[in-house]
Amino acid sequence: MEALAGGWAGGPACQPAVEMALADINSQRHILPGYWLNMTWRDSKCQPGLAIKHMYDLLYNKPVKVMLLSGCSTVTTVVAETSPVWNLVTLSYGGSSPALSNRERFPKLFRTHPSAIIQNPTRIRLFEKFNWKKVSILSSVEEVFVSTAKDLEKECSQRGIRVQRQSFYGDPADAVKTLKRQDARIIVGLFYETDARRVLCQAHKQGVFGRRYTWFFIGWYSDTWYIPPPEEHLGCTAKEMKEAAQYHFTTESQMLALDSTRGVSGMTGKEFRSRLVDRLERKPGDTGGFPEAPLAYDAVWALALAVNCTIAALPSDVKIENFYYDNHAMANQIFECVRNTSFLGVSGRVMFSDQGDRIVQTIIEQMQDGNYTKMGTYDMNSRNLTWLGREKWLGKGPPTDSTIVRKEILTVSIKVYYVVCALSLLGLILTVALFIFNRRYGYRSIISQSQPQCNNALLLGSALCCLSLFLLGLPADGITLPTSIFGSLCHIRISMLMIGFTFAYGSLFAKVWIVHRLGATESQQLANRHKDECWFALPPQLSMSLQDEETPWHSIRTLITGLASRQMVGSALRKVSSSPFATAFSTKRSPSTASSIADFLNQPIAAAKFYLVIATFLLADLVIICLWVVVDPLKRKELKYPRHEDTNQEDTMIEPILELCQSSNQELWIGVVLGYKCILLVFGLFLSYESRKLKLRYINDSRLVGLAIYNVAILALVTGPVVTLLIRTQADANFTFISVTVLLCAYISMGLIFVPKIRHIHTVPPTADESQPGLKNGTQRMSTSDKSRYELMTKENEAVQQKICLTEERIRQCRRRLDLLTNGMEGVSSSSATRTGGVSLSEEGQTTFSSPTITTHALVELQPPPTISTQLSASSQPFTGSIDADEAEHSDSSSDEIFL
Ligand code: ABU
Repeated sequence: MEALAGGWAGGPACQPAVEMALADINSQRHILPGYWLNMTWRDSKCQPGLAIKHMYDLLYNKPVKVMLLSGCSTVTTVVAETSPVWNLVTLSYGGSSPALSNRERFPKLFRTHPSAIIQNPTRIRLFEKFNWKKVSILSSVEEVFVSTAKDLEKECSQRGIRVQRQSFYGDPADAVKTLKRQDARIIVGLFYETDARRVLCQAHKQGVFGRRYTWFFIGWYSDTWYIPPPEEHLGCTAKEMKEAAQYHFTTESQMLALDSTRGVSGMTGKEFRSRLVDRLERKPGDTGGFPEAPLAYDAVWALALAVNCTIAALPSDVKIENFYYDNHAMANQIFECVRNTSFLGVSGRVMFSDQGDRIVQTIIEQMQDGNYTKMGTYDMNSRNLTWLGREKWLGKGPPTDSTIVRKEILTVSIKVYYVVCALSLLGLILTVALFIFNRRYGYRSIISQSQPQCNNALLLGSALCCLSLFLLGLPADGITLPTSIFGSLCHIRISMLMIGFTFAYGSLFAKVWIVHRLGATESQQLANRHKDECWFALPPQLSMSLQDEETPWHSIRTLITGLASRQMVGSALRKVSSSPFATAFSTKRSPSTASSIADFLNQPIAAAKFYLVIATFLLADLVIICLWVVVDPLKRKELKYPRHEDTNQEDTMIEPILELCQSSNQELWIGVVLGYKCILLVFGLFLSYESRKLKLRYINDSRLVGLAIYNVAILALVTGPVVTLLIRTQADANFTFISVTVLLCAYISMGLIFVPKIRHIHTVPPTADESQPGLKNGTQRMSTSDKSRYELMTKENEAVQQKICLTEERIRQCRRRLDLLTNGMEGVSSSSATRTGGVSLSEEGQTTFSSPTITTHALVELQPPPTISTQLSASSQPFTGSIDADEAEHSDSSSDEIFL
C-alpha cells in the first residue's frame, strides 16, 4: 500500500521503485522460477483508517496474499498489528517508528526502513560537538514522533543534556511560542513534512530562527520541502520560508549503498538511482519518497527471496500457491525465511535484527542557501563521527544553547568605598591624636576633671566603628572575597560595629548616668530634708500642689527615673526640677544648703563606676554575639534581581546578585540588637535631658556629653530602621547611609568632647586652671548664670538674716514687756486672755494662738531662722514685705497688744 499523499507522501518515488523491483525479480530466472510476482496496491494516503479499509478489501478478495507491504509508520502500525490474524508477514519500507520494534505488538513485522531512534545517537553526538547542554524537542502527536522524542529525551538525560519537550496537533503556533518563552535555542523538530512547513512558517513569524537558533529536521523530506505549495495557504512566502530554513541540520539514515559493489539485483546503489530518476516525473529532490525508494526496492527483493526460500523449504507436495490464511505451517515458514534474509541490496546489506530493525549509518546534512550539503556521517556501531567541516553559521560560530546569564555581584562602588575608607582612616588618625592629647595634658584640670579614661573609651569605640567601615564596604567593585569567608566577615563587621558603639556610646552614657544619679541622690536628700523641715509650714494649697502635680509627662519621667535608680529618685527629681516651688528653691537655697550641695556634687568620682557601666553593655554585646555565632550563624545569601540584557555582549543577560548576611532567624537577632541599642539610645536621651542643669566638677563636660548623646541618638534612631528596613538591598545606599551615620557620630562626639578642651588648653595657661578668688569649690566651675544666681541668693539670705535678727530682737522686747505686764496684772490675766481672742501662753512660756490671722506671727516666733528664710523664699514673696504687711494688717487687732 503506497502513500501518494498525506503525512509521508513516499509513493511518487517508491511506487516506481517497487515496480522496478518486480520487473527485475520477474526477469530473473533463478528467483521464483515458474512464478510471476504480482503486486496489488492501494493508496492509503498515510491514513491508518483508510489503510485498514483497503487491507480488508484486499484480504477478502482473491487472490490470496502471501505477504503485505506497507509504507508510512501510521499505516504500518495498523497493518502490522492486524496482519497476524491472517498469518501474514508485513514488510515495511517506510515505517520508521521506534514503536514498530515491539515484537509482542508486531510479531510478524519486518522493515527495510531503519528505526527513527537510530538518529538520536547522531543528534546527541552533534550536541556534544557544539557544546549544547540544553535542547528542545518539538514534535507532532503521531506515535512515530512521540516515541522518537521520548527516546531522545532519555538518551540526552543520560548524557547530562537538559531537554524541554513540546508537542502539537494541527497548528504549531502555541508550541513555537512556548519554545521561545522557554528560551529554546537548539530545537529538534519531529513531524511529517506538511507539519514541518507549518512549524517553519511559525518560527519565521515569531522570530525563532536566525543567528541565535539552530533547527534539526528529519532528513527524509524532499529537498525543497520548505517551499509552501499554493494550496496550503501557510501565510509565509517562499522567501520567508527559505530565510527561516537557512542553516538547519538534518539527520537521516543512509538509504542508498554508495559503494560500487553490485548486490543481488546486479546493480549498485548509484545505478539504481539513475534508473529510478529516469522513471520519475519530477526532479528527484521534489519527488516524495525518493530517499526511501532503495528501501522499497530492497523490500520487494526481500519478499521475493523469502517466498523463494519458502518454496524451497516446503515439502514437494505442498505448493506455495495453496497457501491460505489459516495455514500456520506455511506462514511460519515464510516468517522464518524473512527473518533469515540476508542479501546486498541497493540500500546496503539487508538483514533484520531480532526486533526486525536494520542498522545503518547516519548522514548529516545542512541547508545552505536552499541546498542540502553533506556535513558528515555517524556510525552508530563504532560511534565514529566523520565530520567534513563545511558547516556555516549566521553568527560568528554555533549559537549558544540558551541565553548566557552572567551573574553580577552587586557590590559597593569603588569610589564610595574609597571615600568612606579615607574618612574612616582620618577618623582613626584623629582618635590616635586625641588619645595622645588626652594623655599629654592629663595634668590639666580640664582633662583630669573630665574622666579621661571614659573619654579614652569614647576614642576606642570611635576607632572600632571607623575600622568596621573598612569591612562593611566589602565586597566592593574589584575587591572580591572568597564566598567561604563571607559568613565570618558578616560576624566580624557586625561585632566590631556593636562593640565600637558600646565603647563610644557607653562612655557617653556612663557620664550622663552618673551625673543623673548623683543629681538625683542630692535632690532626694534635699527633698527629704525640706519635707521634714518646711513643708508642714507651707500654705495647704501650695503643699497640695507640690505633692499632687501629675501630668502624663511627669508619670513617664517618674517611671523611667524609677527604672534608672532603685532609690525612686524620680519623684524627688520631678519635684525639685519642675515645680514652681522647686525652681524657686533651687535658686534661693540657703548658703549652708548650697554649700553642702556643692560639696556633694564636687566629690571625685572613681573611674571604676564608668568602667562598670561600659563593661555591663560590653557583656551584653558579647552574650548576644556569642549566641548568634553558635546558635544561628550568619551565612552568605544570594538575593537575585530580575535579569536585564547586557548592552556590551550579545545574547547575554545580566543577573544582578546581592550578597547578604543572613541567619535563619534574622529578624529575631536584628530585633534583639536594635531593640537593646534603641533602649540605650532613648534612655541616654532621657538622662541627658533630665540632668541638663546639673554640673559636676569631676564630669566637667557633662553638658557636651549630653549634646553628643542627642546627636548619636537621633542619627542612630533614624539610620537603624532605614538601613534595615528600607535600603538593605541597595549596596551603595546602604553602605553610604551607615558610613555617614557612623562617621558623623564619631566626628561630632569627638569634636564636642575634645574641641573645647583643646581650645581651653591653648588659651588658658596651666597656672589659671585652679579656682578663682572669691568663689568656693562649688562655684568655681559654675556657669555665669549660675554664679549670678548664686550671688543673688547669697545677698538675699544675708538680708533675710538681718531681718531675722531684728525680728528676734523685737520679739525679745515684746517678751520682756509681756512679762512685765503679766507680773503687774496678776489675777487679771485669765480674763484678759479670753478677751483677746484666745491668746495664751503654754507652760513652757510659748505663746499659742487660736486665731488663724496670727498663726504666721507664731511661726515667725517659733521657727528657727533658716526655716523662716526658706518659707519666705518658697512663697516667692519678699520677706520684709510679708512682715510689714502682717504688721499693718494686725495693727488694730488684738495681737497689737502682744507687739506693743
Ligand atoms: N522515511 C519515511 C518515514 C515515514 C514514517 O515513518 O512514517
